[in-house]
Amino acid sequence: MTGAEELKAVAILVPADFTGHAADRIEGTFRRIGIERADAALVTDEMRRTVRGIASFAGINAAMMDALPNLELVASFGVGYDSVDVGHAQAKNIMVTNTPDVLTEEVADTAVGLLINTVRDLPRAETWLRDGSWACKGNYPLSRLTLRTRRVGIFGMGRIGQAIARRLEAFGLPVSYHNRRCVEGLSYPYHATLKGLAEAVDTLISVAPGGASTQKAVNAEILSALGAKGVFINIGRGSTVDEAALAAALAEGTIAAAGLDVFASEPNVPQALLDAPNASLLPHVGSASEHTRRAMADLCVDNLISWFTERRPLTPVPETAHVKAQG
Ligand code: NAP
Ligand code: 8YV
Repeated sequence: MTGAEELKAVAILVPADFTGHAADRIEGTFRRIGIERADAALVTDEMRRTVRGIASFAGINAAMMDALPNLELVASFGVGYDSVDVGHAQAKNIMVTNTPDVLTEEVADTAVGLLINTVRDLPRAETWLRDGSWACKGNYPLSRLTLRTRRVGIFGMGRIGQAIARRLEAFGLPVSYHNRRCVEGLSYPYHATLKGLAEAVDTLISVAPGGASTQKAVNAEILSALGAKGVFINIGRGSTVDEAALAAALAEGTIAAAGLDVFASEPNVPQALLDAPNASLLPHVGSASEHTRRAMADLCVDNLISWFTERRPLTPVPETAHVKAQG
C-alpha cells in the first residue's frame, strides 16, 4: 500500500459542526466518519472499533475519549483548548494538538478594534448615521472616553498578548502585564499579581486562557482596583470573568466601560450585559476571517496528517507534548 492508501484507511471522527474546509480535506485524505456532535452516547460499535483520530471544534470530554479505545489524537481547532479534557488525554496517552500562531495577528487586530469601539463608541456612532439621527438631530455626542493618556495592562502576555502590546506601543500607550511567570527578554513592566496590574493601569485587556487557574480571575476586587475610569476588554475566554460582578461594576460605575468578545456560556450572553449601555459586545469573532479560519483548519488537518504519516504532531499542546505514537 502507498502512504496515501494507508492514510485513506485511517478513520477520523468529524463532528457535524466542524469547519467546511477542514472537513473536506479530511474527507479527501482519511476515512472520514461523521457524527452529529462529540457525544459518547452517539458512538457506534464501528466508531469504537475503528476511530484513531478526532477533529474537534467544540471540545472533547473524558467520556468521549473513553468511548473510543483506539483513539490516538485529538486535533483541536483553535489555540485555546480548555474545552478538551487534556488531563484525561495525558493519562490515556492521547495526543492533543491545537492551532497556535496562525491566528495571533488576526485576534490582536480584533482586540484593538474592540478596544477602540469600546472607548470611542464607534458602533453607536455608525447607528446614529444609519438611522438618520445625524441628518435630523445633528452631530453624534462627543465620546466620554478616549485612548489618549491610557495605561494598558495585559492579563496573559503570551503570543496574542504580545501582538496586542506591539500594536498599542505604536499607539503611544504604555503597556504592562501579568502572567504567572515574567517573560524573559520582554521589557514591559511585569506585575506578579493580577490585582497589582489592575491597580497600576486604567485599561485591562484579558487574553488569558480558560481553565481552573483563571476561572473568574477578573472579579469584583479586580474591577474595583481598575477604578472608575477603567476599561475592561476580554478577548481570551469568558470563564476568566465573574460576569455578574462585571455587570454590576458597569451598572454602578465601578468601571467606565467593557468590550467583550467572549462569554462564559456562549452563545448565551447575560441580559445585564446586553442591557449595559457602556458595554461593546461581539459574538466571539476574534479569529473569524475566512483567511485565518482557513489557516487554522489547515493546521488542524496537517497535525492529523503528520501524526499518521511521520508519527509526530506539528503543534502539540504542552500537556501532551511528551506522548509518543505507538507503532
Ligand atoms: P499563549 O501564548 O499560551 O498565552 C497565554 C498566556 O497566558 C501566557 O503568557 C501565560 O503565561 C498566561 N497565563 C496562563 N495561565 C495563567 C494564569 N493562571 N494566570 C496568569 N497568566 C496566565 O496563548 P495565546 O496564543 O496568546 O492565546 C491565549 C488565549 O486567547 C487562548 O487560550 C484562547 O483562550 C484565547 N483566544 C481567543 C480568541 C477569540 O476568538 N476571542 C482567539 C484565539 C485565542 P504563564 O504560563 O506564565 O502564566
Ligand atoms: C475560535 C478561539 O473561534 O482559537 C481560539 O482559542 O477562541 C477562536 O479562534 C475557536 O477556537 C473555535 O472553536
